[in-house]
Amino acid sequence: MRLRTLAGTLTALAAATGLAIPAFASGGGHSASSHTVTLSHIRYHPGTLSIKRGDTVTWLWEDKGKEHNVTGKGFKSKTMTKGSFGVRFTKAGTFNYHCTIHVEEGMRGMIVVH
Ligand SMILES: [Cu+2]
Repeated sequence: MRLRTLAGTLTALAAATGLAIPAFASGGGHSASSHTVTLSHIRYHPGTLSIKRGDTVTWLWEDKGKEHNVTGKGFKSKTMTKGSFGVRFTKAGTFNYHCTIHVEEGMRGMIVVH
């Protein structure tokens, strides 16, 4: 009786934990990859990038000294003219970002995390 109750509790816990596993298992299901987005000609290249949870994206400033930044929900680079900025994406979802200086010119990008 006591064991059965315990088993029931464990099952419930396992079910609850199971729901949480994807969030905690980020990068565990596959070897994490690195991706590069280049900033040039007042654009992000590629504009849309599909990656997997746990992967890292590195933005590279290569726009001949033009100032840009990478601003999204939960991540934000400095405004820079050269250099790089990296983010590891641990949750699935669509992450839109933009350059605050050139948003009117359409400098926007999207990271889709599966
Ligand atoms: Cu910009």
